Amino acid sequence: MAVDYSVYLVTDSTPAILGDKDLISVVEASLRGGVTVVQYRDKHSAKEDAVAVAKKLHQLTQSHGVPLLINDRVDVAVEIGCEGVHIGQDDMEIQQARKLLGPNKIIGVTAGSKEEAISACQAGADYLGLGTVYSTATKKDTKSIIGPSGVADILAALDAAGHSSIPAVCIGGVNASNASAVLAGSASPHKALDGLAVVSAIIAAADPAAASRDLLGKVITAKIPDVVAAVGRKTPLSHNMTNLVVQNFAANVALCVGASPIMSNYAEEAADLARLGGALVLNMGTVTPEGLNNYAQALKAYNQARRPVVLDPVGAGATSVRREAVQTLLASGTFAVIKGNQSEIQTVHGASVTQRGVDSSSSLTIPQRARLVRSLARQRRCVVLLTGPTDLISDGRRTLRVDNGHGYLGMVTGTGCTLGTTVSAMAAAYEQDALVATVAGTVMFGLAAEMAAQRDHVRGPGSFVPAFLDELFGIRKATMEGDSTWLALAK
Ligand code: 3NM
Ligand code: MG
Repeated sequence: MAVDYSVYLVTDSTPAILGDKDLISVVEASLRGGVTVVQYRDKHSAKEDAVAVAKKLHQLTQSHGVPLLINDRVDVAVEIGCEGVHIGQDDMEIQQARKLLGPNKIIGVTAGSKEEAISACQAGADYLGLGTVYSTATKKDTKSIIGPSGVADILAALDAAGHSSIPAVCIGGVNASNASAVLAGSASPHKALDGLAVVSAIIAAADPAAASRDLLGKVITAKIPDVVAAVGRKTPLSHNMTNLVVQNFAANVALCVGASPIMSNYAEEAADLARLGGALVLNMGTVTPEGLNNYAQALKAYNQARRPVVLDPVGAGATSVRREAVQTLLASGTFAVIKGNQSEIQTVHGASVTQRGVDSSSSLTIPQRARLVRSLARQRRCVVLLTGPTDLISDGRRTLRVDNGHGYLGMVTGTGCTLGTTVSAMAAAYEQDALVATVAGTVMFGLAAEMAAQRDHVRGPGSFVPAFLDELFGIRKATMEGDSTWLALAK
């Protein structure tokens, strides 16, 4: 199982951190907020009490598809059969833990120096917790405060010693306000952190779900430059089967973000094109029976080649022809990303549940939109992007919002369609995580619009379009040259 180390929660049951809250409720909220790993850390309870708590935590983490690790107490992990343990330098030897747990469990190890990190790798650790980053009231007996630069030194040493693939998080005094600086400051040239481990930033927070969401947003935002640069480096094919209105604009957007566009609506070509390593956009802007057959056939070809497909169900709720077209496509294959506005996403969501039409004028609150995207993402096992002044993005487990963009985007035809094209380029180049790819495309797109609208010569939608293309191009170019300062405006 591939573990996502982005937001790694370490629990603490002491009143100084937990207060009078209930640990199980706090962990439940953190999982809703998007925590990706939970470590149960309890140094003092009797074994049977620790086992009882661990069992409850395991039920919760399992229902969210998140691994549960036990700090130090290998016997507790063995007894409840959770996913693994985390051991410190003064705890059990790694080899001994491995014997007790077997080959498939996760063993994480704390390392505060290059030597400790490398020897943990050699002993078979599955991931590393690096620290202590900043001094912290949560753990007073920490050995050395290494700061982000100390983390960077360890990551560089791991890379030099051939351990570049071991996942690593850092711990100690990390919270949402320093997360971005820690991630940037700890990155070595060839190896960056996979995530952040925190105790008090979530356990002591008044709203643990919001705190977890905040941290997840920071970790994912820090990955955006990798995604943008990957598109520029790989120049993936963005195959658009789309409507006449947007073909030219979408092709130019694809070029500006660094992809190679092809606008072919003829499905006989799809199998050959799918083998070129790109992604497909199916845009329902102008549906016809012949077009729909082509789309379904191309979808199958891309599914067979295991290449991502983005569905843009334009006007899905508007007519019965379109509602049926959505159903045909959903029944013909699987999508990596489904992107649409509120009524389109509602239609796609309802399409497989009931035949009922939806009210395209209804306006959901942001929490309702978040629940909608998460529900559709789970239903279709894909990433869902609901666009609007606030964009909501979910893969069913992680749900994020993006608040970038500009009103001019709504005054020019085809901007929504070209966002689908942008996301396809990102998903093609960054196959390891379609959610991160979708967030990257959405943020880049929204920021480029904001930057374009601020230009002196842009006075309305007409002058906006070329400036927008310039900004997309400029963001890609700067990022490939190692300059990601544009990302400071991400929100
Ligand atoms: N381990 P907070 S620091 C559990 O350096 C733990 O190995 C550390 O707590 C290490 O996020 C730490 O509240 C506590 O600062 C981190
Ligand atoms: Mg320990």
